Amino acid sequence: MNKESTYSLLNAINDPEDLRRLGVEQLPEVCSELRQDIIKELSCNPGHFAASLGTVELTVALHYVYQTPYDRIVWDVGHQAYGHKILTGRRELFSTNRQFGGIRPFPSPEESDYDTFTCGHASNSISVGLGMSVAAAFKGEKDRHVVAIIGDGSMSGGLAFEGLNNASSTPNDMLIILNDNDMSIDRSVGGMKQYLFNLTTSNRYNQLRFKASRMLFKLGILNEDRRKALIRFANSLKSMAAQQQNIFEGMNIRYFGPIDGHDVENLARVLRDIKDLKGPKILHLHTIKGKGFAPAEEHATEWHAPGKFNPETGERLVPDTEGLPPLFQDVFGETLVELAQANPLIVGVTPAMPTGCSMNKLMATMPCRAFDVGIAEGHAVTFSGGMSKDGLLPFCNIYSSFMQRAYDNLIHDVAIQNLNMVLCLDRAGLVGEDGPTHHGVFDMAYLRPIPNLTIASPMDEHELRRLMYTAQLPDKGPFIIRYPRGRGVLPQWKCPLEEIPVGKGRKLREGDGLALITIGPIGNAVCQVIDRVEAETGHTVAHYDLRYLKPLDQALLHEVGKKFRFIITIEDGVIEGGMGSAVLEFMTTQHYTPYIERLGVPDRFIEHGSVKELYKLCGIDEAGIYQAVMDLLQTMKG
Ligand SMILES: Cc1ncc(C[n+]2csc(CCOP(=O)(O)OP(=O)(O)O)c2C)c(N)n1
Repeated sequence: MNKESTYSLLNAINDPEDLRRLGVEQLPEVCSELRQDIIKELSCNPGHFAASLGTVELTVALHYVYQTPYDRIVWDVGHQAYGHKILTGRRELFSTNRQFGGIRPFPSPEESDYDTFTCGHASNSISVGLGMSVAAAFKGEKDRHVVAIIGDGSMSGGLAFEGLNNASSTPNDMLIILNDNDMSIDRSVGGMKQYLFNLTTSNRYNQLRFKASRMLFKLGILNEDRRKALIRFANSLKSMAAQQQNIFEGMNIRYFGPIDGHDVENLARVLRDIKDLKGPKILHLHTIKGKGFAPAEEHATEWHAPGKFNPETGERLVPDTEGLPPLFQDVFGETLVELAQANPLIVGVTPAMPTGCSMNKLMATMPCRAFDVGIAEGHAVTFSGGMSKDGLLPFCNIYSSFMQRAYDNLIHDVAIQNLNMVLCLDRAGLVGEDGPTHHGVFDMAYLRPIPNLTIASPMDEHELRRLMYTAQLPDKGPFIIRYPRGRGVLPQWKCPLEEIPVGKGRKLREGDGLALITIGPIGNAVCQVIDRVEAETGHTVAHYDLRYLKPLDQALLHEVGKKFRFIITIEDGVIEGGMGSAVLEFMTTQHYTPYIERLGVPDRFIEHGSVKELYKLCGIDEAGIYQAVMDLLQTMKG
């Protein structure tokens, strides 16, 4: 397809001003072209797919009706904002989306004024929007509108409820748009989803009520206090008629909808109508995830981020994985089922990532023993704490960066009581194309100071299985296992389940003068480096795999402190406060004085790119580690 000839309207839109010059009757054509553009671009440069197809009409209508970027549009997660990127001056660059040095995976104010806030983690848009609305009022910017968009999945997050609660009682004119497609990445879960499904408020009723109140307001009959009283009265009538209470209106947030989120002309009209209404408002849209691309509409989970595909046939171009080592997540999923079969106390918990972390394997085998709790990491941990307190053994799986949301839950609801639960942190380390919001690089540094925790990271699939087995043995307290995104190193990954004593690391190689200490799968790269260094120089280099960050293997570290004058620590997490810092503290406290160099993620946010490129950027790919070792060997000789 030739961009120039195919997209007659889209080609003329360089920014939303161009869009706003079109007639409303031209918007369906803009949507059609935008949708085709997204499909074509994503087919060869993979990214989040289905969500952006579902928001095409919403995106066009928003930029058409609102004076962006003066008016603030706040996306939630931002994985549905590709249309927004294309319409806001980034169409030419869109082919670089998510690539190293290319445009960012999620909206980011550093990239564009149209991106009003950093996106990536779910459920924050209402709070952000409220903050912006209050800021506008403080600054006397009465004409500035704020629109916060949130999906039904993200509405399951506690932060969204906190935002709603505050928005209902803080003076503001924000519009919240609920993009309801009944899907999270997997199917949406929970009472809110059910409530939204049942919400049958009549569209005609809303329009009538809106027109009447606007007329009364214009005539001066309806001041702010009376307006609120009228809303409450109207809500009671509506609740009576519909035999259900509208919870948003019960909180004094005016509710409109549900309306079809794919009828762009009507959507633009409704947005125009409600734009200048005072007070907080919510517009409920029904949309279809993957809209306009049949395979994605049918299988939205697979098409959340499908990789490359054929845009004509819808065939996914899945690489051949025959003979490759497994994904760490699958080793987790399979091993959990095995452990749960043997131990009836084991239950699984995932905050909205059953497919992403392979908890779906336990769900398929033992549906009663696995819980998808929605996008609610804090709750997932506290819920696990409750189950643990009364005798169950939860395996709670949370992506490392999303775990940041649940820090106090872990301290207050688990660690203080020393409860037996296993917290598996998937996607630990640099995750690649999703960028700084998603890199799981802080966990070792932020978990290490918490008393009672055991913190481990497996070097390979066998170690992961053994650590999971160890973690579920009696009275282990809170036991954390972190492992990365992607594949391990062992095609034959099944191994007998055996205990790895808590706090016991291992010596992988003897050496002379220089010891390398690693934790987790980065140890595999270090093995390769040592092979190369020894082959090239004849110098032997020792290698210790710490396995446990907490408790530290004191005996192992005493051995290192006594035998080696030079140490390099290597980890796939932040240098500040991480494993290397733990080694440094140990050596200082024990009065050893080796020279210690720490390799890891430097003290800045790391952008997006392939995992390989980012490891190189941080100097912790094989070449970077090799260089550090060779430099140190040189120093040792000198
Ligand atoms: C705190 C947090 N937890 C989990 C995720 C992973 N995640 C990304 S998108 C998504 C689903 C969002 O669903 P919804 O808000 O309904 O948007 P939709 O994809 O349906 O448009 C999830 C769980 C995240 N981004 N942030």
